[in-house]
Amino acid sequence: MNTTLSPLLQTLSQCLCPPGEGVYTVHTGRERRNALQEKLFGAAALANGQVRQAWLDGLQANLAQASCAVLGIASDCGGGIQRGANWGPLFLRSAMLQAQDMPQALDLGDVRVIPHLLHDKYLNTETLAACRAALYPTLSAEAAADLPVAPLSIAERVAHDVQQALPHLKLFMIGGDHSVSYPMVRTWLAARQAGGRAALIHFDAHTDLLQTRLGIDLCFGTWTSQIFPWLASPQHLVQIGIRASGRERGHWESTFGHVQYWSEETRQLGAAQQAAQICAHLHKLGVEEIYISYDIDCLDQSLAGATGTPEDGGMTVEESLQIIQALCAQFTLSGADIVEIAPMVKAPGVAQNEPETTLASACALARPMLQAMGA
Ligand SMILES: [Mn+2]
Repeated sequence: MNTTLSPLLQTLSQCLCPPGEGVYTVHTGRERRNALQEKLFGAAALANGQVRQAWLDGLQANLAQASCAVLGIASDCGGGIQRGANWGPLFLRSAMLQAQDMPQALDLGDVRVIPHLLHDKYLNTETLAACRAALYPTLSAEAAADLPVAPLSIAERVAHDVQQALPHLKLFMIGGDHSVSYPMVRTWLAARQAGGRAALIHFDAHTDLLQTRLGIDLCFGTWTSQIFPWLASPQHLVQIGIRASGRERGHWESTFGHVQYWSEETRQLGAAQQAAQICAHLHKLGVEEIYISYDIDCLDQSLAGATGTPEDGGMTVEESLQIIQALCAQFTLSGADIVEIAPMVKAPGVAQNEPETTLASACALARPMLQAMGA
C-alpha cells in the first residue's frame, strides 16, 4: 500500500460512504441503492455485506493512479422551492453506467449526509457533538473534535484533502442542490491561490447571485455570490444560459462586475459564435484552467423536467455541448459538476418521459467533461 495516501484514505473512509449511500436509508429506497451497488461491486459483495470493504479496497488500489474521480453529494438541504436533488448522484450514476460509451472514472463514493444539516457554521456546540457521535461512533469525542458533520463542510474537507494529497486528481461532482458546488469551487480556487489563470464557468437558468436568502448565505440561490472573494477578479466568473431572473442582466453585471450570457442571446448568436466569444473573453484574462458548474435547469424544461425549478426558453443539449467542447479544447478542465437533477420530481406540464429525458441529457453533458478530465 502507498503509505503516503494513508491519511487521505482515512479521511475518505470517515467522511464518505460507498456510492449510492449518500441518501441515508434503512429501508425505503434500498432497492435502487442495491441495484447500483450490484453493478459497481458485484452480486456476491452485495449479498455478503461486503460492499463497504469492496469500495475501500477499490479506493486503496486505484487512487494513486486515477486522473479523474467521481464524488456524489446527495444533499438538497440548500434547495428551497422543490427538493429532490438528493437522489441525483444515485440516479445519474446508474444512467452513466448504463450508457455504453460513457467514460468511467474512479468513484470516490458519496459524502455522508445528515439531511437536516447544511454547513457546520450554522450549528451549535450541542448539535455538533451529537452529530459527531452519530457519524463517528468509534472515535472518542476528542478524536472526532475537528471532524465535519454537515454535507457542505464534509465536502470541503474531502475536496481539500484530495487536493493536498493528489493535486493532479480532477473531481467530477454530482449534486445535490446547487449549494454543494460552493465547497468544491472554493477548494478548487483556493488550491490555485485565486490565480488569474483559473475561471469558473457557470451554466444555469438562474444567477444564484443573491447575497443572502432569508438570512442564509450558503444555499442554492446565493452560492455564486459567495465565490467572488475567491476569484482573481469578478471577470473570472462567466454565467451562461441565464433567463429566469427578477433583475435585468445589466443589474447583475454592474453590481458584481462579471459577464453573463443570457440564453436568448446565445440562441440569436448561435452556439459556435457564443463559444468563440466566451473563449476570447477568457484568453484575454490569461485564463488557462476552468471549472464548469452545470445546473441542469440551464437546459430547456423539455430536456430537463426532473429538476426543482424547470424553466422554458432554455438551451438545448447540442448548444451546451458546443460551448463545453470549445472550452475543453482551449482550456484545461480540472474540476466540474452537474447538479439539481431531481429524478423523483415531475413538474406539471413538463416532458412526459421523466426522469429518463433529464438523465439522458445529463449523461450527454457529463460525457465530454469526463473525457476532458482524463476518465
Ligand atoms: Mn443553480
